[in-house]
Amino acid sequence: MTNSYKSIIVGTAGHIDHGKSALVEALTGTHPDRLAEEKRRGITIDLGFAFLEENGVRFGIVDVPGHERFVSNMLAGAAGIDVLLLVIAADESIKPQTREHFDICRLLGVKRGVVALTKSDLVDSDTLELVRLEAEEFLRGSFLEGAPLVPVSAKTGSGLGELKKALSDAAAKASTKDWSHYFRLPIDRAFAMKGFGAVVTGTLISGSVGAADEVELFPLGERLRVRGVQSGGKAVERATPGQRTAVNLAGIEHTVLKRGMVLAAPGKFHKTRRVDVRLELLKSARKMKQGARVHFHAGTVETIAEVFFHGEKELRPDGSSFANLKLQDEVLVLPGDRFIVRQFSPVVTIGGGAVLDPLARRPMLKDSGRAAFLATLEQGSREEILSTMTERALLGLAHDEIVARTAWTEGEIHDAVGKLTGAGRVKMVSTEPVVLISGRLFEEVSKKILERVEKFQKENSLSPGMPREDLRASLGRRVRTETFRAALEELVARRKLDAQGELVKKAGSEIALLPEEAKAKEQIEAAFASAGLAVPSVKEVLAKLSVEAKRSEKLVQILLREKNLVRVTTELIFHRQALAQLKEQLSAYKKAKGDRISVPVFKELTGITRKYAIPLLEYLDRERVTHRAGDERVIL
Ligand SMILES: Nc1nc2c(ncn2[C@@H]2O[C@H](COP(=O)(O)OP(=O)(O)O)[C@@H](O)[C@H]2O)c(=O)[nH]1
Ligand SMILES: [Mg+2]
Repeated sequence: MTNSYKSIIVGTAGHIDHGKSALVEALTGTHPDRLAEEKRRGITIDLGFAFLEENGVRFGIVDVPGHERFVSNMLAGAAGIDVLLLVIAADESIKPQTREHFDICRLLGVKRGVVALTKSDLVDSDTLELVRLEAEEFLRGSFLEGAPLVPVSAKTGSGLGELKKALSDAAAKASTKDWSHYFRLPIDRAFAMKGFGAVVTGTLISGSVGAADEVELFPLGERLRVRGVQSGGKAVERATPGQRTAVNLAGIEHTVLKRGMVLAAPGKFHKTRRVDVRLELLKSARKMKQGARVHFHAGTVETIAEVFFHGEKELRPDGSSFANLKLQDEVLVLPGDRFIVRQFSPVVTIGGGAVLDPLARRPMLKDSGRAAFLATLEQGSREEILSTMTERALLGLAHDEIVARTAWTEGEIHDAVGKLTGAGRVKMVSTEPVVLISGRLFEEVSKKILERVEKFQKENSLSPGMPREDLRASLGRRVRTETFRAALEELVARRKLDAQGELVKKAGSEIALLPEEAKAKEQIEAAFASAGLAVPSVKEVLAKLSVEAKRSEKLVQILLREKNLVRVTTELIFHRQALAQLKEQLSAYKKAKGDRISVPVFKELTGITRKYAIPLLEYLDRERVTHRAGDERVIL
């Protein structure tokens, strides 16, 4: 589905009673206060929503409460704002929640906005001019420096046209959100609708959603089916990013669904209670100590976080640092997500920042590389990030983990992987699914494999090679099977090693026998050669040698591998020549006497006892020299 409309979320901000809700009504015709209590008390408690179409832009307007007690509701609405509508009443100018809301929007990374100087009908032009100057002063150096300041009156309607124009201009500059990314909708309301069942609403911050999609509910992990979708109050095929969106869900009670939960693409992400972040403190905040407890708000979720700094012991006002947050509840957050922290008590906004690693671990004192790693996550290109992540993943990094930690799309992962493997910094040890390991680690594993094989061959000079399974086991569990396989394959391709069947050896290596071993080997062979078909047992032969049993058994193995000796049963071994002679004898017999031979005749012909005759005939059957037919053999 495509639409030519651009979808933009406008969020109000400002002190209580400064005319935010009245302004939204004047702009859209909808009064955003929807709760009975709000209507009765005349104040906004929770989020309200209204829509406006203007100059080819669909505005979804989120009206937030200004009262300090409801800042956490304001926060739930502030996530996903494209354009800020900062409201300052001309008769009161800047007040505490003007500052707090503005700080929050700045910390949340809102990039543009418009200032409405409301209630302009209540002041004379001198006062209006004064408020304008105060506002300009207040906004200097911020993302709203130079933004349009529009005097308006919801009562007389003056300035509304100019304000709509200013909003359209800001909307034109706002970048359209990319909807090829994974779907994510932080839930800000959940309710039941007669005849439909559970409905959730939120600002669609990424990807798209449509009827029949499967979605995952975080943090519960449930997979749900989408029944239908509305955006801007109308049923649509797919809702796209930057739209106020309502999703009708099948298979769940609305009472289970709560603000703070998130709907997301299924099977991609993990909920978390540990995140590594960039944390910034406001100038107005007190210094923050190691281990401080704060209120944490990200998207529409609110929980409590314990703060640990990497390196430092405390954070000064107006300062910024990497930090590890331990959250009281499991949440879904992804890299780049903005968050706000509020002081535990009294509850005021003291700072915020951005998520760097959503699946962080408990901070370790001796992780000196941590800060550098976080700096790369914060500043680095995708290749740099992936390269560093791979360096730190001693077990290797699988495709699913890359998605869960970065939320990169297939294309983005593919590009970064391509660049890194091309440069040799990263090795792809499996392609389906992709498993990466750092080039350095891969070299280490290759080196270890070579060493292990060399050591094995030195210690087992009579062995033809090291069993592949022993080699794999010798590397320990910290080397994953894919890495072992790829490294071994490469060593074979580079002609460092030979791998035949289950055995691995140095390329071109031959078994080098000591003089006494060579002599013993000859003796063994001679013993069997001279015995003809009436062979001695292996034990008897070996007992006569000067080499100890372990080594002489290896010599028998070598002779068997060379096919000079042939094993007929576990007990019986014959010399190659004796068996060749036997076959000749049988073919001569066939010419002279016909192709049938009985066991007694066979014994007579070869001059051997039953002990040898039966195993030999069975061997000849296996070799397809003879074929059993009742009590007789047919010579083939
Ligand atoms: N005279 C005048 N009163 C206004 C204007 N806008 C809002 N008000 C009044 O100011 C009070 C607070 O407005 P409201 O929109 O609820 O403020 P909010 O708390 O910022 O949402 C209400 O009594 C409104 O009628 C305006 O432009 N002119
Ligand atoms: Mg209001």
